[in-house]
Amino acid sequence: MSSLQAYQAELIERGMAVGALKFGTFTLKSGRISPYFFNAGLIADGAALDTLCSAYASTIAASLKAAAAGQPGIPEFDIIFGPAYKGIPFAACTALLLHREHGIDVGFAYDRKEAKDHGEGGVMVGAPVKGKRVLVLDDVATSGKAIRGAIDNVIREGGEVVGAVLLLDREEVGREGKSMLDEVEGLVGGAGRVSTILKMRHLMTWLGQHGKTEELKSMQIYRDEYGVKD
Ligand code: OMP
Repeated sequence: MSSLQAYQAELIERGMAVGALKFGTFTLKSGRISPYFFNAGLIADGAALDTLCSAYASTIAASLKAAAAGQPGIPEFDIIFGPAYKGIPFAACTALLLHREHGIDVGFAYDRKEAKDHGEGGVMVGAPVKGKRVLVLDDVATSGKAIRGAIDNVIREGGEVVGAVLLLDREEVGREGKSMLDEVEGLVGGAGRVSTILKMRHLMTWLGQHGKTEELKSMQIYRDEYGVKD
């Protein structure tokens, strides 16, 4: 079983307390019936936002440090990009915490779901990404479809996506039949370029530690069917 850091347990527990992380029966975008669901849209109060964005910022800072030491990790970047809508507050708060807690100063940008044809126009808001090194921040990744869309949007605007950070990697198979993680890392420069706060295995560890045997069993059955093979 995977070991669990204190900040990971805190995010799991806070997520459950605000109803964002649930165990039960849920139908995913893919049509798969999942025994759990993380709705990051319910990270919607100051304390939960603090827990989540502190975790994003620490994960990014640790990954930058690893890369600087020659290990797999996220390379230096200029802008953090949070895709509309849920990524917007998370990217803003993470940029703030990177500055305040880690002394890392980056811009932040986000997109609109619908292009604006007046005023400043376009789909991008915030720090201009053109010619910049961009880190994409996203919430949950299952097949990688949503994060691929965010990466494409940054590239279309002339940015270079050098990495990504996720709240939750569900450790499922991507559209090319490999793990979602390997596929997305391939798109952003290679191994170590996608950091995640939580993986499905961490949720399973937490369930095991808290004697939630039934939930853990359902998670294992789902993982055997749809998860990447370890
Ligand atoms: P992919 O686009 O297949 O990677 O799925 C990720 C998206 O699915 C997220 O952006 C959500 O819209 C949704 N989702 C969750 O938010 N939480 C989950 O636990 C599972 C999903 C999902 O439908 O797969």
